[in-house]
Amino acid sequence: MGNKKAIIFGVTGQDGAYLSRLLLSKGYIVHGVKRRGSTLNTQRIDDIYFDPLIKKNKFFLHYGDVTDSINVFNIIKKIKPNEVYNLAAQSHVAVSFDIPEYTSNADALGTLRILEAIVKINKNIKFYQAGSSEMFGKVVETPQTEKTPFYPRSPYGVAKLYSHWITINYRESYNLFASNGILFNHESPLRGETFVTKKIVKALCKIKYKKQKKLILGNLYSKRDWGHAKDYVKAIWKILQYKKPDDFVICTGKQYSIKQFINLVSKELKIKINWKGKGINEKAYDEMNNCIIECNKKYLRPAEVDTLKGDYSKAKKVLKWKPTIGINELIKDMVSYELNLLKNDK
Ligand code: NAP
Ligand code: G4F
Repeated sequence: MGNKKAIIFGVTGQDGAYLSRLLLSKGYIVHGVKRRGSTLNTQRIDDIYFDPLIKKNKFFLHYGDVTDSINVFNIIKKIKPNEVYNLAAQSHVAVSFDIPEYTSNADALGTLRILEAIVKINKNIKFYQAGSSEMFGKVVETPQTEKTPFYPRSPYGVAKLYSHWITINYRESYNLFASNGILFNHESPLRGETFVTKKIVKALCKIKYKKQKKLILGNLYSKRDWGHAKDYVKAIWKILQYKKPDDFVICTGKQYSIKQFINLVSKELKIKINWKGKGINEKAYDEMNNCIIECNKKYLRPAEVDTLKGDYSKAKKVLKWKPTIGINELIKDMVSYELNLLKNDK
């Protein structure tokens, strides 16, 4: 058998970049689907694309959009992949309250479009759906497992829940190899700049080197189970290599609040901070008593997910997967990336 062929919808995102590298290292031919924008959006994968050794015949990019069923159908028909990874999404929870209809079109119906194309073109194509711990939302039990009932709290969470169930429905109706990952928050140096971890790391690095005065955040008390994207794309791949289609929680089993995350980043950067005040008026001050962090209502969400903490026992037992990168190593990786950018910016 020749090289396996994979299509990645959402190749230009954080996970798309890590998954492309992983699949290429395993000998796959990777076809990524990128959107057309007025500015370039391929920064995360440019090093792969411009590597002459890889570019020749291993890594290809196609214009596309999961809101366009003709495009989705044509790409799958032309490429004839063994595996399709659906990572494409409007992935920002807060933004999903501003653009709920678009979020539903891309994050819910986008999945349906891919599944329909697979059913029509070749039912043997394996399909991965990028599900989210946001589907647990207002959690009904802790830790969350594959059996925990869902209670989404945002248009994003609701759209992802549709995708979760339509994936199961197509698996049961058409006997597809269609699997859901239920991934908890995962971060990296390639994380989008408006997600809270990246926003904190970037700002505190700049504050340390006097290139920014203040960081403005929203809710400091929500808790998240944060892992590293490099670990999580290994789980994504393993999910499609398992002997049968199934659904898996992927997480670390540990949780920290936003405030704890800030304290860990400050420690890594050797910035001493002192917290004063309460709630939306809580602020952090540096050693010179300058206020370097404050909160603003504009970053609060209409409905919040207060706490997320998963249990990856099933993935450990069945897929032999476990997280290898803890919170301190994740922070070190993100901080050193930002400091390098700052150094090269001089
Ligand atoms: P990300 O960095 O925001 O990447 C999302 C990708 O989807 C980007 O390539 C984006 O293209 C693309 N995209 C957006 N709308 C699209 C559309 N209509 N058609 C085609 N492509 C579209 O997200 P990520 O962190 O890599 O996450 C990957 C997937 O896992 C997403 O589905 C996300 O919802 C899900 N997820 C993420 C986490 C996490 O903590 N990171 C946890 C659970 C689930 P542009 O580059 O052009 O914007
Ligand atoms: O970093 P966040 O925006 O991530 P969120 O909402 O947990 O969603 C991420 O993880 C999901 C998996 O559970 C993914 F499905 C989803 O695609 C995305 O990758 O916010 C984390 C927490 C929230 O409670 C938010 O209210 O941080 C809080 N927060 C406080 N200040 C902030 C801010 N979030 C952002 N983005 N910006 C702030 O200034």
